[in-house]
Amino acid sequence: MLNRRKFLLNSTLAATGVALQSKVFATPFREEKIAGNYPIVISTWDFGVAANQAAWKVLSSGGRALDAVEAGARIPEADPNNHSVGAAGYPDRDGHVTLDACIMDENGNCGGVAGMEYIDHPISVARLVMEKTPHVLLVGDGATQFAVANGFKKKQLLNAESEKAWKEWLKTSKYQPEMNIENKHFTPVPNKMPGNQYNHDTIGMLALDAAGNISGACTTSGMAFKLHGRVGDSPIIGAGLFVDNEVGGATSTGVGEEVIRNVGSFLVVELMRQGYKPEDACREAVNRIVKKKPELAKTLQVGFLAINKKGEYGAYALQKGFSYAVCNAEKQDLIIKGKSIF
Ligand code: SD4
Repeated sequence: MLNRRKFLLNSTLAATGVALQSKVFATPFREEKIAGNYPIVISTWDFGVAANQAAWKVLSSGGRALDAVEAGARIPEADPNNHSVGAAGYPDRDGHVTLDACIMDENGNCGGVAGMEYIDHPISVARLVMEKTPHVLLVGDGATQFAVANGFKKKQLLNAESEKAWKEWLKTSKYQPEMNIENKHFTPVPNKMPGNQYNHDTIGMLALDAAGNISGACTTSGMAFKLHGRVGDSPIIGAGLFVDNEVGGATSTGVGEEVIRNVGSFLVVELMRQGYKPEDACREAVNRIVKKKPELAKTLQVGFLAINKKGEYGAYALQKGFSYAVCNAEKQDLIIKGKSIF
């Protein structure tokens, strides 16, 4: 039985808890608009140009950043020439195309799918996980079932080009995770947007809308010819993507394992909270990875892209070759070469 003293103590604590809780919940996530450069959308790699343009249609008409990043991410997901994102992604080593994606909004809501087969728009399924379930991440068959239950059609995703590249890979079956494949399985497509000519890497996208709110999306087919069941950083909140509407957002590309080990995107956002500019925060996150694995520094690629509440943006990668696309009222097809350590 509780004695009176304990009871009073407990009830005081309980009351304090209630007061604290209601204070926490009463704090609005949407804070005052900060003057700055927005609306704006940025995304990883040259193929971000086409994706940004779709996002820009939403942002320029006063739409929400969340709708913008979903619309943008769907562009490379549907591109038959993009073999690192969405339906035309290279399969795993057993020939299964398994897709990873996540999305996060200005209120800290998030959702993701990992290792999902047969569904061509993982970013939209990720959004449904966020909006229609109490969960954050659905994987494998469960993710596919959830997508089908929500109206997505099951499709065979392995296309002829991806199958050809996989069969080529099978000849040696050399299990060496490839990240910078820009010159390897590369077939330029004439008369296409630059974004459609490349076949490498994840798209991570961050948008800041006219209301000053940030959302992000990240979608990929992951490492080409990966071990069946392997999941990278891209669908993992905090690793491949993180948004904190008080501070900014970050996303990553490259060898997901290293990004997960360092909770990379969360780290970038926290560094911005401490006052780092986006580019400096990205560089520091890359440095942390290198510091822990100096022996891998020359062979792996990792890159981060970030934006803060003012719409200032920046990126940093470990190796040369990283680029990102920026789109705002002044320019819709800007490609910026990311700085790198090497
Ligand atoms: C992954 N980070 O699955 C992704 C792949 C990627 O540049 O971004 N490639 O690890």
